[in-house]
Amino acid sequence: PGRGGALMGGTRVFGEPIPRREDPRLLTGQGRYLDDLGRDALAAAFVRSPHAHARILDIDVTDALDVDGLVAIYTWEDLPGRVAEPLPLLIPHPSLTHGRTAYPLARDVVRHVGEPVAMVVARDRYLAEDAASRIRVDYDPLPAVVGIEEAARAEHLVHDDVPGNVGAVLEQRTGDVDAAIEAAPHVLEFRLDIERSASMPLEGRGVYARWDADDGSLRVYSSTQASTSVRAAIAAKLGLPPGKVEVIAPDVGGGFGVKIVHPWPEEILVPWAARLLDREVKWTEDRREHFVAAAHERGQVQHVRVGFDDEGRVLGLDVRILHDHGAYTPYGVIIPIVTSTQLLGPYKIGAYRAEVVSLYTNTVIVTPYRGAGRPQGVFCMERTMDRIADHLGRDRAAVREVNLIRPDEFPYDQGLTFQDGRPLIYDSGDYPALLARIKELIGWDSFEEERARAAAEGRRIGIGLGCYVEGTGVGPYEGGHVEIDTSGRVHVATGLTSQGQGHETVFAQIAAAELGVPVEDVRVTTGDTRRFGYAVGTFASRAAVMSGNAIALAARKVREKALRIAAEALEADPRDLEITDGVVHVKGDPSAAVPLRTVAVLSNPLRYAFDEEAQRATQFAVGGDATEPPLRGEEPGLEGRDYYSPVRSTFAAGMHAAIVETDPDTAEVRILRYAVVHDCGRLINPRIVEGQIHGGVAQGIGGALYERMVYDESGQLLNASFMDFLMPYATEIPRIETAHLETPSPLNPLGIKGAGEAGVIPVSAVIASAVEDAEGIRVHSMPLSPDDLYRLRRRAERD
Ligand code: MCN
Repeated sequence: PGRGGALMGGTRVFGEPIPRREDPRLLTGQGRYLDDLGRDALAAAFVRSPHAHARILDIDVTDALDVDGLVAIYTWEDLPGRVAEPLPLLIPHPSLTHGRTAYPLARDVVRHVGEPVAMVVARDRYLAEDAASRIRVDYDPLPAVVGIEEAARAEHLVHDDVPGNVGAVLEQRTGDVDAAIEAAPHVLEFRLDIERSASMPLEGRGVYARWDADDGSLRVYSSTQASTSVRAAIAAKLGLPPGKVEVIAPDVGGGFGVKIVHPWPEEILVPWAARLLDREVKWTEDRREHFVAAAHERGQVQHVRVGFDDEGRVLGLDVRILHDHGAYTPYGVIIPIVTSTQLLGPYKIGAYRAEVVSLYTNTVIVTPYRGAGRPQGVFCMERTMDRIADHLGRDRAAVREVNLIRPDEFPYDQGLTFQDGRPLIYDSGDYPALLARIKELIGWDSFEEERARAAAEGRRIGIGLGCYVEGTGVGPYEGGHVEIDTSGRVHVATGLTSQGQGHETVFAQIAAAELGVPVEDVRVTTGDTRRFGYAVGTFASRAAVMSGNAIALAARKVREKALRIAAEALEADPRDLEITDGVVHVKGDPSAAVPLRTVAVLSNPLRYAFDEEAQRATQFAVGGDATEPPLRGEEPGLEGRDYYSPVRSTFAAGMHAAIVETDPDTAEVRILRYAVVHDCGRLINPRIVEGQIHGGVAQGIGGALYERMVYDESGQLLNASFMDFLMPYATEIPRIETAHLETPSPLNPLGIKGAGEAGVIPVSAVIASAVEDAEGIRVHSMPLSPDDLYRLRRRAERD
């Protein structure tokens, strides 16, 4: 199938910007989120550490026992067997010599504000919170390690047995970077910082569990990005066969990475308590818990040394990255690995070395947040391009141009290795075309006239640019199941979950295009282990590539089977048949036809015996006495299942540009225009991809100008509410102009690449570039608040 291309049965759905079919439900309040379920369930609440670092001396629950409606209180001492063990370390890596994970409830020591210490279960949430507030924990406070520099100084340790607070040291290298820089005509050195931020889905985390004592099974609803992983973790921890644990992700109000972590302590403890108590138990996260007890990302310091020639061609790039991974490492060092492997972006760099030191601090853990380490890497690479242009007095786009990988150089091997040890090879792309298009879209070459016009009005404006690549569609696998029922409806199931990406629409488009049925006839289920049990999850912009291709492959199986059965009925050769609008017919002869719903009946002998319409429809094919359906050698049921497992990730790419205005008095930055040119291979649904890009850019603008986690020296998060943590409103987001390029991926049958994170990745780099251009100053850290810009101006005046 394809956009206007080889269409199955003439059904034009793949590549069409059809409206999201989930939106009427979600926008009119019909969505069913975690807290809409289990209204009669008992409620769990958690006692969380008020200290960033402390030893627990005693936990006294006496006062809480008086609370009417209290059902149970649990501390670490109460946890049995594997439930009491530290949570799993999900992504080990050889460089992670000192990986540490938390206990589900703190054992002796707490290492960040918000770490769970006790769980209370009560009749309702009010009572649970009341009881939790009456539990007295006696702490012996210890010195807190806050901030990357303090962690590196290692005057105090986050974990007694981790010297220097260093969890991991790793290196990526290609070529002889020292020799390349030494021989380079120009060398620059500078430091770039990005502060901590976090994903802020409107719906927080949550879990609700029911135990069925008769069946010995658990049903768990979780606001998760990975229901099969939650199931695996619960089954392992609680010692249940996986078949006795069902995990269902209902509608999920955003995830942006934070809901991948599996298992969260609450996801183990709530089901465990539900089984123990033989009662339904539910916990929903509140906003403060989301700030202090979920996860952050982005915090990184990067020291750059770059050597380049007179044209701006990068000959050697040496980056030292200090990464703050918080108090524990459930995700290993995946973030700085992504930064260091994808930092080079669309460029061909002579020699490269990235050294990463990943450090413990007494702050909440760091896990992937949309973009996952790439915004830091792109900030680093693109600031480097701007510094080179500035040093040489050359156009910033021209400096990028000379460094771009050319279309005839694909597949392009950067000489680096991914987390999984596989080589990092870009599959396809046309980076010069992206650059030409973004320049055209934003009006790069005519900007000086615009600047002059603004200056004449006393306004200060600047233009900026940022380029990136993104490895998307990571394995190991994802699956799809497709079934046509006897009413002609198509049911598609895949195991990964959805948090708002529009999967109900795009997966229906893929199945409809493959089967030649109207898209309205397709129903899609995601994230329900009862419907599809083997899956990895929704993260790393992988759903379209992974489940999209698996569903296409499964649908192709069903299509082939439908054609074989219909061929029997029509006494035709399957190769002479096609499917149009849900009807199988002989090519060029619409009268010799059998609807797919009849084919479904034919594939189901018992159903056939009761279906006179199907019998009549096929009478001529089975000799006038239609009692036996034509099902020779076929398994019953018009269904198929398949899996897609990629050889390696496919590389999407894009370029963003912005025009900003800076206020001479208030130092506010206003984005006048924002443009995106994006290539995610063949588009399944351009409208959805644009929506994804818009959402990502909005999050990127938040990260560039507003959002930061402000910890004080003692490790208290000072802005743990939406009153104090600034997020952009629609008023701060300009209209985003988007154009697409489609370089199909040669790696998968549908030729697609991922799109879910692209919007966010280069935004800080682009805004920094534009503000520098407007102000004639150097921007070296993000986010950039008016205070920060004011200080940069003062410093520039002093210098
Ligand atoms: N798409 C398409 N054509 C392509 C590629 C993608 O039509 N060539 C469509 C897909 O079919 C899908 C959407 O674009 O509907 C995003 O696809 P993909 O890139 O595969 O990303 P995922 O579906 O795997 O979603 C994960 C990604 C990530 S990693 C984060 S973080 C993120 C994001 O998606 N979190 C989100 N977008 C989000 N959007 C919402 N509303 N909520 C979140 O939590």
